[in-house]
Amino acid sequence: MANIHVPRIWDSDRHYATPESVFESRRSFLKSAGATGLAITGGLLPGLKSAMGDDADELSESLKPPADSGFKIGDRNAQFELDRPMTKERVAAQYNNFYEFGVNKAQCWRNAQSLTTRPWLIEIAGLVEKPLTLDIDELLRTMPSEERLYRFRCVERWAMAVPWTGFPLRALLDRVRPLSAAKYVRFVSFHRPEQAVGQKMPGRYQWPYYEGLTIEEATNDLCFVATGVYGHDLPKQHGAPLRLVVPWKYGYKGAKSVVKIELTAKQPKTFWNDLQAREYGFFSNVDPNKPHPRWPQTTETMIGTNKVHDTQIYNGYGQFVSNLYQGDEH
Ligand SMILES: Nc1nc2c(c(=O)[nH]1)N[C@H]1C(S)=C(S)[C@@H](COP(=O)(O)O)O[C@H]1N2
Ligand SMILES: [Mo]
Repeated sequence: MANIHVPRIWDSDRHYATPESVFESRRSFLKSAGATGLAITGGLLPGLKSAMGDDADELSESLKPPADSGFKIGDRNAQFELDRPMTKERVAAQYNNFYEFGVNKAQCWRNAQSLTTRPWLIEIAGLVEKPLTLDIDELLRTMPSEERLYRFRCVERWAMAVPWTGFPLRALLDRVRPLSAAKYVRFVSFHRPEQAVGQKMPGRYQWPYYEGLTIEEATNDLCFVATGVYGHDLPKQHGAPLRLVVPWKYGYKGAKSVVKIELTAKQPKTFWNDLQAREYGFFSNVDPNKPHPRWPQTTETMIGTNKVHDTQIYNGYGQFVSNLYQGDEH
């Protein structure tokens, strides 16, 4: 494929290109964004090969499920309808936040290909009756699977709408039987500096990535463990082999490439909150009326099309989750 530099429209909008991290100076960010010599991306030019086309290019390689995967695709859950077109697969797969693989959203998908996702163990521990450590393919074989079309909203104000495959987190937590003392659920991503270029850089971030939810949030039906997207295994850049999707919260609440789930009595610390507490709270529910200190949250822009939508409270999922926050200020 020709190595033509086609700037993504949304990259040219400085508002939506502002990275989560204030450590990146505006200047160095622009420099790296400008240096993005990516091949043609989907959604903007006609005549692209489909992502799973016969001609394997770099991207379709990254979308192939590993051999012997226990992955299966279940029925689409009709409860979740989109109010906007689905984001093109290639667009979603080439615009990512995955700081383990660098801070450049348009580049880190390439770096993520160095992550080895088999074998992969997941440990579920802490305040549970039956702690469990199991292999990802064993997990995939023994959990139900369904497809859900969810809106997805990053705090940087870009948004997408994608078909995740997986199961509600609650179905997994049921297997380990949380004790009544368990009030929170903590998620920990992998830590492998030898495979993740962003984890090699000293000082800046506290690896591994860690996140947390209350037990009520974690067991809400919407809280989803994604093991696939667009009808196949998760590409590495989306957090293979499994990642959390918490669609009523900003994207950073959903940890990617998780290795450990821990039930705790105390509110767990979270990655971005530890870096910049003023900007990233524990709850981080999508809220148009609560501006981020560096940018308002009243609108969002769909990647790929640049279509602007008004931000909805709880990202439009209030009917499922507003009962979680009665009387509380989040
Ligand atoms: N381990 C880990 N998980 C992560 C992140 C990260 O840098 N590392 N970024 C978060 C942020 S800020 C967002 S917006 C989403 C992006 O998911 P996507 O790249 O699949 O769209 O992943 C979240 N999960
Ligand atoms: Mo994000």
